[in-house]
Amino acid sequence: MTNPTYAEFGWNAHFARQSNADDTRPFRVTEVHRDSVSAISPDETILLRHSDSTGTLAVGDWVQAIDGQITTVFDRQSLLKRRAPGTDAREQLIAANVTTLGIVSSCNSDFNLSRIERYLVLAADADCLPLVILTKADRAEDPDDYVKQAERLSPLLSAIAIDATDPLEIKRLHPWCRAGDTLALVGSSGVGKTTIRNALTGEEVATQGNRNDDKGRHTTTSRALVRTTAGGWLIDTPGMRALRLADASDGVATVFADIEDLTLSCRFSDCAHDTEPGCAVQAALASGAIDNARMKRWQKLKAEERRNSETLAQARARNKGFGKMVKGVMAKKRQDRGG
Ligand SMILES: Nc1nc2c(ncn2[C@@H]2O[C@H](COP(=O)(O)OP(=O)(O)O)[C@@H](O)[C@H]2O)c(=O)[nH]1
Ligand SMILES: [Mg+2]
Repeated sequence: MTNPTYAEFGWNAHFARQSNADDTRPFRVTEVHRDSVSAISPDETILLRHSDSTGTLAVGDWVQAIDGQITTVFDRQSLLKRRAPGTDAREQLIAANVTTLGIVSSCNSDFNLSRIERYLVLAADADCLPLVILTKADRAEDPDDYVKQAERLSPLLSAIAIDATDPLEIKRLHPWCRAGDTLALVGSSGVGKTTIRNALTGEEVATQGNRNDDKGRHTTTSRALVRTTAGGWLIDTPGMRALRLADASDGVATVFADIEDLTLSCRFSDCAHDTEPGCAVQAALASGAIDNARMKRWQKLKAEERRNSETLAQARARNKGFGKMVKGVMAKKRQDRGG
């Protein structure tokens, strides 16, 4: 493949507006390491240093550097994040500037509506489009039934069922990873993310199936931005087991907009939608306008969201350092150059 242009990398007016004519050339981050990031531009592949100990850089970010040191992180068009695993309340960035979140699930017992819905909330909160990719369609009796179940979750959602091991069927994903696009894959282990990645990029990263018997292949353990043969970009997210939402009230409000609209008509503004008189949600349940299981999933996500937002606010206050650090480096560089 020839070197991509800035537009093919996903650079657009949103980022151009943020840079000055005399600024250094921007790079897109392909991998985040402890003290550095791997990054690319139309001219080079480069390692850039950062002193961001609080994890505010993400795969997919656009950055600028002076003397190999990151000085600017461009405002993102979208940002996928979760609450870090463990008791820590920290927010963990998953990927930035993603156009479409590919929610990968198999047409088998892995298929779980509440998990898919949780990813929908993540996508809505991050400002990217959701696409449900249902793998192992070749093993299922009625793959269309899975597609229909998924699409019933939200009017914002498209779903497709594929055999990820069939290169021809993988081509159906090309409309989501054309030049300028970035598709990020999330989903449980074993659903076929690496299989899709290999087929879309022409790489040979080891999948769950051939990891043990074929030692020649490398396994990926970190998130990386890679180029697809369709011209766009793909981010695989290996090792992302639990998805705990971080500060996702906007996402919940988008995915469950119908229910949240109803709550505005409840008689009491602090209605718990349980046994209160004049509860519009209970009325809609009784009339069959909304589904009981879905309403339960909404309540569960709301409760989780409430628990998270307080601890996250505290964690954020602790981690305010990075913005100051960037400004400090910029000021110092200007001094060094006599500017
Ligand atoms: N039959 C079939 N097998 C698949 C499909 N997608 C993935 N697999 C197999 O499922 C196993 C796990 O796939 P992998 O890509 O490693 O999953 P990951 O953990 O999500 O990266 C491998 O043996 C794949 O060959 C599919 O659509 N059909
Ligand atoms: Mg994998």
